[in-house]
Amino acid sequence: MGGSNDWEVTNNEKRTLVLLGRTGNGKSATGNSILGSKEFNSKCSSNGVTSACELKTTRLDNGLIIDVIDTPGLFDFTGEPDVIGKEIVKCMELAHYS
Ligand SMILES: Nc1nc2c(ncn2[C@@H]2O[C@H](COP(=O)(O)OP(=O)(O)O)[C@@H](O)[C@H]2O)c(=O)[nH]1
Ligand SMILES: [Mg+2]
Repeated sequence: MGGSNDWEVTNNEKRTLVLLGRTGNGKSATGNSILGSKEFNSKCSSNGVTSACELKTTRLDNGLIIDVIDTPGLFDFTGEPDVIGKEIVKCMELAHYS
C-alpha cells in the first residue's frame, strides 16, 4: 500500500447512489453490502419492506464518501399515485441536498 493508483480519490470526494428497482429485487440488500452493515431492512417479501426513501452514509477505506439512498419499489407501489409522486420528489431532494 502507499503507492498511487487509478482508484485513489481525494478525501472530500463524494458519490450519491440511488437504488431503484422493483420490490424484492435486492435494493436494500445491495445497499447493505455497499455500507458494510445491515442498515436497511432487507427480507424476502412481495410486499415492500421499505416504505419510504432512506439515506445512509458510509466512508470507504480510500476516503470516498458514499451516500446510499434506498427506495421503496416506486414503480410497483400499490399506494395512491400522489403518495408515490411525493416519495419520488423526496428521494430526489435527498439526492440533491446530500
Ligand atoms: N440470492 C440472492 N438473493 C438476494 C440478492 N439480493 C437480494 N436477495 C434477497 O432477496 C430478498 C429481497 O431483497 P431486498 O433487499 O429486501 O429487496 P428490495 O425490495 O429491492 O429492497 C431478500 O431475501 C434478499 O436476501 C442476491 O443478489 N442474491
Ligand atoms: Mg427494500
